[in-house]
Amino acid sequence: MPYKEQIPIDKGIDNSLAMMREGYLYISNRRKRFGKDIFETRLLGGQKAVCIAGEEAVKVFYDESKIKRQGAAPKRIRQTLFGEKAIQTIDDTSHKHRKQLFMSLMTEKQLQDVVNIFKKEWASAIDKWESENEVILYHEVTKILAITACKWAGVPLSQSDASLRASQLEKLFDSAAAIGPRHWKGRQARNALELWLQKIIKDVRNSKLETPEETALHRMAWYRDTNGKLLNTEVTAVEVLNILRPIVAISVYIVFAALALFENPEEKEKLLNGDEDVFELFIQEVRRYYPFFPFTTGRVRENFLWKGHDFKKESLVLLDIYGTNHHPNLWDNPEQFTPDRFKEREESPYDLIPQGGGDYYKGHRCPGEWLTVEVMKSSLDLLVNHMEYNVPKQQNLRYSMMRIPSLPKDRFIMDRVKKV
Ligand code: HEM
Ligand code: MYR
Repeated sequence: MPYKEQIPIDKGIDNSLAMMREGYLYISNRRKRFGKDIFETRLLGGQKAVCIAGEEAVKVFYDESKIKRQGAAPKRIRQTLFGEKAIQTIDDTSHKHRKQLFMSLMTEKQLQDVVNIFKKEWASAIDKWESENEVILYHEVTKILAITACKWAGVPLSQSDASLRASQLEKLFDSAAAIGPRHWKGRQARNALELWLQKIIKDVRNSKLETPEETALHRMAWYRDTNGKLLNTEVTAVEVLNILRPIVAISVYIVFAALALFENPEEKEKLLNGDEDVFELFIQEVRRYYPFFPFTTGRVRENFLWKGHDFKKESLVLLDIYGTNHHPNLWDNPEQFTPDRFKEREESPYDLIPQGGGDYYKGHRCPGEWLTVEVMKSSLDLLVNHMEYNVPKQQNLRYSMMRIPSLPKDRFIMDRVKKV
């Protein structure tokens, strides 16, 4: 008989309320209490769920023979963040085939294109900010990124619609973990955005709308699955949103980068006229340090034993993303913001996991990770080397570990903005 050990249990018939209350720290708090990187709980209507964290946990979570995605993402997440039948919810050959479509959009040329569009939009926004009493960075960047995302993806967006679409795209991720009105607004936003894109996709297919071959809209409209069939318009719209929405979500990281600059002036010094490498250290630390995606979900394919613990077929598994990025076995002084920690560090697909871990092509790791890093580096250069601004004292810069996604309370207010 192999050695077996009972997984510690967070007692209760449904601990969803505790999870809501403790947010990013729900898993870490219990791992600390149990002195283990694994425990069992009941969530989302009392379902048994195993929570895991740390390097070994990332390896097992991304072992496809053990963990699948079908049936893992809760309905409330599908109705807001992901959409129905999205790539996040499929497995095996159909997943790999569709993943190739996403990865094919991330060529060096296309990454350069998205950064160029972003820089241009930011530059014209600065002209406007110069004449404004105050600027709320989060709202401004959300709009810049919505325009950037649509341009890059080949989705037509008029100037008059930009604010509406930016706000709807933002609601998709702002609502995912919420309850009540904030959640419902996310569902409404998804319905509206899907209808809008379905019409556009039909126009592409009827040759009413011309799109450059390399754009996401074109590739997705003409993508053929493993059976050689086009995706139906509903799923195509869901996948186009899987490009537009997360580009807008980079605004959260840009605001945290601005906060990190403000709170760590000695680090800002290092970025003055700095090169790509110093920007990269800073950006990686922003992605590690600040809370964004709390955890990701999977389901056990077949019974298996891991480190003496039973994983039962169909159980829900939560991989603690925030907790792994702050795991004391992986990071010295994890609660300190130290970009230099990345200086001599060897890259591993199993430790820095703000956008998932493992292999891009084989698993569900985020295909937009390079794009995120490039856009963040560019925004850092813009904030540090191409503009001046004051951060007024009369604002609340604190961010909550209970609110998912977290953000500085007043969304980072700037004034006296000047182009340099
Ligand atoms: C998957 C985070 C930006 C597209 C994921 C996952 C995470 C994540 C945690 C799931 C990993 C897993 O379950 O194993 C983020 C964060 C971003 C970001 C924090 C910062 C804003 C982007 C961008 C794009 C993108 C810019 C596209 C342009 C996707 C897609 C998936 C995904 C399509 C599903 C991949 C799959 O299921 O195979 N992302 N992401 N994300 N992300 Fe991102
Ligand atoms: C994206 O839009 O895909 C990137 C960033 C989204 C962050 C959303 C945070 C809320 C996630 C809720 C928990 C997800 C559990 C599967």
